[in-house]
Amino acid sequence: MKSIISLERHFLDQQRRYPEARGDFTKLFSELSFAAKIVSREVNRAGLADIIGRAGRTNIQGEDVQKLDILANNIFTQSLTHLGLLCALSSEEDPNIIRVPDEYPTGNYVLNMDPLDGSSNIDVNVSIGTIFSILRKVSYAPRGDEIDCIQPGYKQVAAGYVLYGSSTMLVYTSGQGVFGFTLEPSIGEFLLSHSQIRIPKTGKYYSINEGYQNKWPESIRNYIQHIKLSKNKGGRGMSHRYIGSLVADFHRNLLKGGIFLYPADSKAPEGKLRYLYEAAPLAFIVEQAGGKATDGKTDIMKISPKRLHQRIPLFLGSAEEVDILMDFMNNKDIKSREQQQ
Ligand code: P6P
Repeated sequence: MKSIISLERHFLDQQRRYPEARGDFTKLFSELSFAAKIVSREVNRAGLADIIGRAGRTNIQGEDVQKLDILANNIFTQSLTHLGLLCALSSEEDPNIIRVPDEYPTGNYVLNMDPLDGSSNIDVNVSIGTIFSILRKVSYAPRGDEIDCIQPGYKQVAAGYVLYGSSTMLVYTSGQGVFGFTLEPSIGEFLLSHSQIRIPKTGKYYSINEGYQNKWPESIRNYIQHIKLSKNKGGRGMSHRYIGSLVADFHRNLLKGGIFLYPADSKAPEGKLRYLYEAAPLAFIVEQAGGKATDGKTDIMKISPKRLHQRIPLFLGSAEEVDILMDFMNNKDIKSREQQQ
């Protein structure tokens, strides 16, 4: 039987390996996983909301029923602000940064998060996720400042996501590789299930919303046409897999190989996805797993955001698939590349 390593045990092992570690991550990830377990329970019960009396605006206890993404936002915020490790948070659900209540001490980190990405999919029982990014405080403001949250991807000290799917998984990196933990509900623990995840260099899946085809730049149209017809993948083109839930689409491509694309288009000139709590954390993970992430011009990790909720075009996944896409976006002759393959 594989040795059972809990999330806490994993961080204690990592702490021993890096003597300079002060145990901050062990505490932070322990609280993150605690909040993730509660959100997982709420996500799994969502389908029963009408049956178990959470219909309309009040539940059987007569409490206000919150939309799941607001509920997730509150659960993560309340779990993380009392630790004394964060000086501020940012969330897709809040226009401004979230400050640590005065009764709690502040710390040297900030956390940017999308507390429940793709929550509109919950009604049709499609997997959804939480995405988070952890950075060191850079301002001298004792209780944090927006500039602590608005930093380039390469400044991240850790990043991860929780996938609420057929099982609940927590996947993270702190720069020492990518690790995946699967929640064992019978004991309420996240157990190490994927150590040092590596994304295959090439993949057979591409993920893009084909419904926007008429709005894509020509280079994207040419690339998609190419990968549909390319005979490189065992004699047939790549397969389209897109469920409209970023974490789920990303996780499949991370494990199986492939590329996710959300280009800018005439409807969304900056793209749709957010830099700080969607693109940057997933870019950190995919690079640590041997993949690539770009906005079509620059590595995501090298981009310096200017605004808290800044959007950005996002292309990430298997290194060779991203390279071929970049050849199309830079109008390079891809025939020579194909002949090399
Ligand atoms: P579209 C969900 O709303 C989300 O933010 C991501 O999870 C997902 O990848 C994307 O939007 C889907 O967007 O425009 O294809 O519906």
